Amino acid sequence: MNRSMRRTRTAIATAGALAVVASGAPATSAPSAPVRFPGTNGRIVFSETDGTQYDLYTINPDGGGRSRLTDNTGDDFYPAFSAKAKWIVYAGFDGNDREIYLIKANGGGRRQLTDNTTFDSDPAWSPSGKRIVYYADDGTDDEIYTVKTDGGGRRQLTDNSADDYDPVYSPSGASIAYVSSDATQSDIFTMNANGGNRHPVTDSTADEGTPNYSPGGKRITYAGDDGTDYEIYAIKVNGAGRHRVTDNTLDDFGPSWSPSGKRIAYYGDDGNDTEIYTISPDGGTRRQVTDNTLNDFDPDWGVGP
Ligand SMILES: [Ca+2]
Ligand SMILES: [Ca+2]
Ligand SMILES: [Ca+2]
Ligand SMILES: [Ca+2]
Repeated sequence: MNRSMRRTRTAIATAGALAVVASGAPATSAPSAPVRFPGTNGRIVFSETDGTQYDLYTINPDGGGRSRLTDNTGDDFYPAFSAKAKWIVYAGFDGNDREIYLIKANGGGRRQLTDNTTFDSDPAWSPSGKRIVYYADDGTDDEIYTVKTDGGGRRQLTDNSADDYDPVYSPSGASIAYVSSDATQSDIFTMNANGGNRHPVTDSTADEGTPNYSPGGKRITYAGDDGTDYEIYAIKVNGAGRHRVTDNTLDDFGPSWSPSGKRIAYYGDDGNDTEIYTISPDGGTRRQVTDNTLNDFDPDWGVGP
């Protein structure tokens, strides 16, 4: 979401140091098969805070089978499944600042990808499983980077004075959608996976963020301010056909399209705290996935077996 919200969540981060976890499987075991469309809907990974720390969980879309993946005093945010849902990439805290980590979908084999003094966050997988896209603060503002899953081969894709963040690969791997925010507004953009051919998808004075592609790659869902509160929207990649998916008086954020293309997971305020929900892309049949008194964030919907 917008920079102020992201920084607020950073400020919540507790000062505890992460335990050092031994390396798990090598990066070469990451999936390399192309993404199939439509896919089978699998589990949803998300972040939940108990008031002192954020940890990662997976859950079935019907709310059953909840499983805890991380338990440490550093905050774990923004999880994203690999194309075959064997691995999860996320942003964690190394005791000093935010870094990118990999963990198996069952919670084992945690590895740290970045190791520096900058703020690294919002990672997502390339469909091939070979690279991770994320954003980092370059000392002046936020830029988009990619890195190989062994931590090497870092490339900078944006270089400008705006804040560029929330990147995600298209299902083909050819494009990246992200948010670019200057002093007046934030909008959704796309660019080639090498950083070229930057192109706006939205152009409004409303705050817009957290883009996520449909599994066919033709549409993007995102969260935007409707003037009163945040709603989930969907739009074609060329900027046409924008429509509102949620329509209520509470804040809705962080959408993730289901592998089947028939649902969208997101998190929303239930009046007391935030919960994970799923909804039809046309706005119908909303279902609640989590139901508790804690704040639940950042769902990402993986493929099923
Ligand atoms: Ca860092
Ligand atoms: Ca920038
Ligand atoms: Ca709303
Ligand atoms: Ca909750």
